[in-house]
Amino acid sequence: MFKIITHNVHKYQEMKKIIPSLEMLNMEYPEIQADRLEEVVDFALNYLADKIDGNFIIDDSGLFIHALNDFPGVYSAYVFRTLGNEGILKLMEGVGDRRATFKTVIGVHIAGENFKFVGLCHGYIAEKPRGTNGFGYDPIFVPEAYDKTFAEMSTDEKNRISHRGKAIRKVSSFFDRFAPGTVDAEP
Ligand code: ITT
Repeated sequence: MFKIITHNVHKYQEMKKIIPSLEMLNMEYPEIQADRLEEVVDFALNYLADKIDGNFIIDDSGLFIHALNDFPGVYSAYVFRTLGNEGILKLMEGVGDRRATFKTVIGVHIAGENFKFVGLCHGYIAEKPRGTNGFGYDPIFVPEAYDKTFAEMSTDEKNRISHRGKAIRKVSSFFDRFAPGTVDAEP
């Protein structure tokens, strides 16, 4: 049994498509103020290792908008709660360079050791929110070479190209190679 520790059910649903045996443990853990998602994940892995029995994974993600010097980045959760997508679109009014990158860092705690896997998805901030699927910033993010926002895609479509899809597939092949039998990964 392998579990993800998160209170975000959408993350779990996306990952479960790639690792069907994944389970969710809805639990809060401290997210330190740091410059990089990797540092947040390192701290959380060490913190949780003492408290959780067995193997687990965590996911820390953020939206990095180039013209805003990578804001909201590591502050993505707070900014989503306070400004929301409308607030981001306001900040982007009149800004020509709408490039943005989604990043996921998945921390894996297995057999007493910690590992990290990263996935990136480059794209653009839409002019207006579009679509009702997904969560968070999905309605305002258009991945590179697409016209649709993530919120206009199915979970499978998003997973094929998304930051989280890329990171969780790395985790899945890591398990296959180094810890076979840990999870029932998709063939
Ligand atoms: P945890 O319990 O796993 O920490 P969270 O929702 O707080 O859940 P993060 O800190 O990783 O997760 O997410 C930062 C913010 O970015 C948060 O507001 C999410 O809604 C948003 N976000 C993360 N992944 C996203 C994705 O794939 N699409 C859209 N928004 C996303």
